[in-house]
Amino acid sequence: MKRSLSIGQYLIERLYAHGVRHVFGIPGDYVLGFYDHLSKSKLRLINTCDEQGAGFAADAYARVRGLGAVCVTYCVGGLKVANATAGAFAEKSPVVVISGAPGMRERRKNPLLHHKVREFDTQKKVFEQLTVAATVLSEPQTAFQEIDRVLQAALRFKQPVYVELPRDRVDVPGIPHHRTLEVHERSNRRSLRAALAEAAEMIRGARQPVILADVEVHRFGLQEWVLELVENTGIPVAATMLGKSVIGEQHPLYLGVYEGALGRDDVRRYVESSDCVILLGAFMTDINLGVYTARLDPVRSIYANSEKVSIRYHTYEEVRFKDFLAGLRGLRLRRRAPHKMPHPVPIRRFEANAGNLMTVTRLFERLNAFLSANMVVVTDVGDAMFGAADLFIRERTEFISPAYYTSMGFAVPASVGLQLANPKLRPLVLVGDGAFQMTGMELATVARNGLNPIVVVFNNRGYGTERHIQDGPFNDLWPWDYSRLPEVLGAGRGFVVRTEADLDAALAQARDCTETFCLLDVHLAPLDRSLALERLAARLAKKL
Ligand SMILES: Cc1ncc(C[n+]2csc(CCOP(=O)(O)OP(=O)(O)O)c2C)c(N)n1
Ligand SMILES: [Mg+2]
Repeated sequence: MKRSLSIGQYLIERLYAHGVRHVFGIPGDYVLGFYDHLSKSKLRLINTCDEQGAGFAADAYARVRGLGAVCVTYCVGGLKVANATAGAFAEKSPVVVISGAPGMRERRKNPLLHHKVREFDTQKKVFEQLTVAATVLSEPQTAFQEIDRVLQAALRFKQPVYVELPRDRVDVPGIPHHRTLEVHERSNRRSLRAALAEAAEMIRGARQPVILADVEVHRFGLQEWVLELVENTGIPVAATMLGKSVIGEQHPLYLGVYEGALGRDDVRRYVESSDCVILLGAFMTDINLGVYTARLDPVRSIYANSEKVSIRYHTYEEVRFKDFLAGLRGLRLRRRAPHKMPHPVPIRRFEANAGNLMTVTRLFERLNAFLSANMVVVTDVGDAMFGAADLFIRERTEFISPAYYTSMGFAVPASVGLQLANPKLRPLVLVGDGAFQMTGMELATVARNGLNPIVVVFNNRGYGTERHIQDGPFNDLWPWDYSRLPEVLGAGRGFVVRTEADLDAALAQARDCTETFCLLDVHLAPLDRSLALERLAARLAKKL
């Protein structure tokens, strides 16, 4: 008789079957047994410097490959991944958090084992708040089903899940002849038909419809369908910050990034004056839609995402986002004549004014000209993110940022996950000095794995964004000599950039130097800021 797989082996098999090839994390005694299995499996273990870095890397990996995994030890490791998991939850990224834990036999009589916080299930309770499904694989009879259930939930909702693996269950066989649960959810056909009929009527009657494409279009891989919808109907499309790069930004029907007051005014006016805004895969979050400044009225909206489909004030039950989008694409809508609509600012030829000191605006102009189709732009929180909204992403280059949850420290570790998920892409990391000081040491992980991101540190000597809200000594940073980190790490190349000529020279060398990472320490004035941050400040000042 065929022996059943062990619980640990089954988990590895299922991750592999869903396209996972790398697992990020740091071991500890409660998870060493499973690490041993992992290291002998088809999955590659990627040690990071810190668990939070592993969490961010797995999040970015999931955004590109459709599923990511992080594996850590109990509480001391797990709770360090909590923040990254919260970000993945908020921004819809399916990360499997695997945590080792005390064995079930060790838990009897509730002893005080190391790493335990309050109860044995304290960590699980925390993760129940941060994930769409959580399980402790304590019962061999149900362990395989539980693994199937949580992985399905991650894939269905594109959100993180939690799997706790007690160390005495790793090698225990699950039930024999288990058949993997495959769920294929279908829409209710009548409900779908009714939703599409109302959508069609609303779009046909609209004077100036517009599509707003957001994060779930990426997560569900529906970019092609949105493009077809746009091209068949002639309806212009804007992206949100989380949805940026959903469509090549040179497309004649692409408006730009819509982010309320943060974004360009012409895009905002066009979208907000529309009588039919088709929100695809969007969530009405504040930063994503411009810090409480977006003005989108439900009565003028078709709002479809994985959680609901609603049109004006009607909500349609049991309609899957994918089916609804497929239906919209199939509607016979007339093709509209070209509109008078705004377009993103095309890339100007950049001529360096050699002796000029760097400014944020000029830095972005130069980066705009530097971008190429094989790059993935990843930004951290701060002006690196605000300013990046105006970057002109040519092809459908990936653009990744923590635009909603906005946890600093995302970008450098995320670049590790991104490049392992797709080695053809070279990450261009845009990161503030404050954010870099949080997780920049993951460049060690970059070095260890032979990766080659180009990391641009926006060195304005402090928490620049906050200086514009309320300044004080708490916004100052200890100045690091960032460009010399390669000496410490024994890998990479560092550049100090003070002038436009320095930047030109550094980028030219970084482009050619593909065998290792490049770090550009770009010196900026503490109060300098991007046009986007300028716009936000001006609009908020007007409101106050
Ligand atoms: C983990 C975390 N801590 C604190 C904040 C609050 N915060 C938002 S922007 C910011 C300053 C960012 O500084 P830096 O990375 O240097 O970028 P800059 O604003 O200077 O461009 C801070 C502290 C945050 N978003 N995330
Ligand atoms: Mg800064």
